[in-house]
Amino acid sequence: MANSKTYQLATTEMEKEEKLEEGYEKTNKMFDEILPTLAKGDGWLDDQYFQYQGFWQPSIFVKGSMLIHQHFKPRPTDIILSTSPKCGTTWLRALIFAIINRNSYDFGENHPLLKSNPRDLVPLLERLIHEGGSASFLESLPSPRFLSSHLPFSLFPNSLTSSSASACRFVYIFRDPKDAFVSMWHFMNKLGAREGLPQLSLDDAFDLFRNGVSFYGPFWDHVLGFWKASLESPNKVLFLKYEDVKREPSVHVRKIAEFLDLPFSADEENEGIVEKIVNLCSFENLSNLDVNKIVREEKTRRYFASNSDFFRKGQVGDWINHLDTRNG
Ligand code: PAP
Repeated sequence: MANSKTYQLATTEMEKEEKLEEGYEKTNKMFDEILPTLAKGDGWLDDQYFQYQGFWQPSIFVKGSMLIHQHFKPRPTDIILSTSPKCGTTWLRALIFAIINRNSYDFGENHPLLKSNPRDLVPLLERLIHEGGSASFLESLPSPRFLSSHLPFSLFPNSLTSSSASACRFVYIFRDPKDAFVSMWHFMNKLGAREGLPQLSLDDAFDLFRNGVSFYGPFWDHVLGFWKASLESPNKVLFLKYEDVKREPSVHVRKIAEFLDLPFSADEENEGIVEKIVNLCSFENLSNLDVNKIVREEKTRRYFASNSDFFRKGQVGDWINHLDTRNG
C-alpha cells in the first residue's frame, strides 16, 4: 500500500515537472523576445545590465523576475527578506533564520548558522527559481518558507504583494546608500579580480550608481517601493534600517519576531534567547567562523562569490573613508 501511494505521488510529481518544463519553455521564449527590446548599459564588471520594468539588472535576473511572475506560487505563510544588495542581507538572513527556528535548534555548537553561510540556509528566490527545476523544489519546501530576494517591490506579482490575507510577509532592510555603495564597490572589485579584470575606479562606480545603474537600481526607487508598501500595509511589510538594527539589535529582534507573529514568551526572555540570537548573528561571531572564512577556489559560474566575500567591516559610516562630500 505504502509503495503504491509513493508511486502515485511520484507519477503526479513527474506530471507536474513536465508541465513545469513546458511552462518554463514559454517563459524562456518570452525572455528571448523581450531581452533585445530592453535598454542596456555597461554593468560594474565586464557584464551588461538591462533596464526591465524600471530597474537595471543582469539578464539572468531579468529571467529570474519573469520566472517568479509566472511560476512562483506564494503561500500566506511565506516570509521574504527583501534587500537592495549590500544593505544587510547576510545579517538579516541569519537573524530571521535564528528567530523562526529557535525551537528546532539550541544555541550550542550544532546550530546550522555555525556550520553554514546564511545564504546556504536561505535561498535567493530569483536565482533559485531560475536554476533547473527549482520551482518544483520551492513547492516542496515545508511552510513557513523563508526566502530572500533582491527584487524591487513592484516587480513581484500582485498575488505576493497585495494587502490581502493570502499575500506574503516582507521584511525589508534599508542602509545608508553611501555605505551600501562602498560595500558594493569592494565586493565587485573582489569578484572582478578573481576573473582577472582591472579594478573599477570608485569614480566610475559612483557615476553608474548615481545614474541608477546598479544591481536592481535605481537604489532609491528600490527603497521607496518598500517604504510606501510598509506605510500602506504595515502588517505585511516591515521596514528596517541597518543603522537602527546595529544600534539596538535586541529591540529589532523582538520587533521582527512580533511582526512574524512569533513573539518571545516570558520564559524565553528569562532564558536570554533574544541575546543569544543577537550574539550568534553578530558580525564578530559570524565572520570568525571557519565556514565564513572560506574563499572558494573552484567556481561553478562566473563571478562566483565566496562565503568570506559577504563579511568585510560590518560598520556604520565606513563611506567616510572613501567618499569626499566637500564638492557636493
Ligand atoms: P548581499 O546583499 O550581496 O547578500 P549583504 O550581506 O547585504 O550582501 O552585504 C554585505 C555587507 O553586510 C557587508 O558590509 P560592509 O562591506 O560595509 O562591511 C558586510 O560586512 C555586512 N555584514 C555581513 N554580516 C553582517 C552582520 N552579521 N552584521 C552586520 N553587518 C554584516
